[in-house]
Amino acid sequence: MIREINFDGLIGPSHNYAALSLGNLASARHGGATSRPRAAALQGIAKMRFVMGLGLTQGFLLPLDRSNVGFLRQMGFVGTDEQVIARAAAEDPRLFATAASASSMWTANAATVSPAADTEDGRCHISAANLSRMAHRSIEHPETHAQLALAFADPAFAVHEALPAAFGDEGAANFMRLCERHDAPGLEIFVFGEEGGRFPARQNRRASEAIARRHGVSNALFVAQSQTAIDAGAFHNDVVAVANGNVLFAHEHAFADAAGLKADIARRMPDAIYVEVPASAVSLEDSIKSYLFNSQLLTLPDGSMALVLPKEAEETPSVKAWLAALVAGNGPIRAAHFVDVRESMQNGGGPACLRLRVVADPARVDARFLLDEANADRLERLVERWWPEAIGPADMTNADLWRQVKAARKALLSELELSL
Ligand code: SUG
Repeated sequence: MIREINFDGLIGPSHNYAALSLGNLASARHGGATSRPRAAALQGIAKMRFVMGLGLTQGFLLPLDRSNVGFLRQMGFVGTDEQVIARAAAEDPRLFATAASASSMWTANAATVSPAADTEDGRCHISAANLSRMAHRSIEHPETHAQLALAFADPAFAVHEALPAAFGDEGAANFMRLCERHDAPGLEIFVFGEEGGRFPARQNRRASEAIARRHGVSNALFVAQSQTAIDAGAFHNDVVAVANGNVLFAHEHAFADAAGLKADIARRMPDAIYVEVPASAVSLEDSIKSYLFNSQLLTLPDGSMALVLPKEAEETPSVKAWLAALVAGNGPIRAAHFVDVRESMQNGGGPACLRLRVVADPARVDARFLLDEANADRLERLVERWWPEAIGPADMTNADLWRQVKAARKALLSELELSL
């Protein structure tokens, strides 16, 4: 049966804080802090279990091979793999951090997905994102594409390579979909940024248009993010807005022309509900600090909707009060749950960043990428045994650590019987 499946990125063993993302305030703030990869991955698995416990189908994608020796070779380092790593770490710590990032955990940026019901040829189209605006993210897509091609090898899917780097594409983080039911035709909303502000706009309008074109999606809107939001630290649209089913939940200042967007939506989908949070109730600053909108808005088996938010949302008084009123009202969102994904949050990745939504029949997906309680147990045991406990700035030049990181991923692939 066709349904929404959330594919979370399993948080990789190289998870660290290197302040690599200009415009992402959490990443800048935590640069140089000591990360806890093992705890991070366990937090991510606990979130997956929680969503599964709500009665939903859960999948996962694997961390990419880090540090990325092929990239370091392209940058001129030579020798054995271990020598390349040691030389790069010693000679250019920032370049090495670029090669070592576990940033593929944020699978909302892995790809843009147009469900079969929206496309001309009736296949579910998936385009790997080029993430070309940030160096450490721009090297993800070849491996991401390979993984998506494996997980979604069934002819029900069409998996595309990333767009040319000149047109920045951030995948599902700048994409929303409104629909009556997940398996019914939807209205796809592509959100782009415009250059000229304080921080780089990551999603290019032409990239959005190209994705809609190659996916064969005709019912699409192209909407500009507000410069105010980008300047305040909303480096992706999913930091200030999220959609699910017929609900769009957004901050008042998320879009350059919210009134125009509301009118377009009302015309194309009269039953859509636009839940707008006014700045007078929750400031843009509180929204970004708490990641209120970087929540998973989920349709539960009983048809009601629930939000899965980061704990930081509960700890931000304006957000907590607003959510209490929201779920007490008689709108479609009936519950708010808070999860601890702090290790990811400190790099600017909330619950919604950690998942890629694919509307499909789970029977058509490679079963090795689907989660159940038994393989959640297996993943936990593996993480406990292999993932490093901590990575601080001084560890970045530690050859043993990078050996351990490679060994951890190898153990994971062998446990799942995958070769990637
Ligand atoms: O691309 N952070 C990621 C966070 C991505 C969040 N995803 C969504 N909003 N969908 C980014 O900025 C920080 C890595 C570092 O600084 O070490 C980082 O890449």
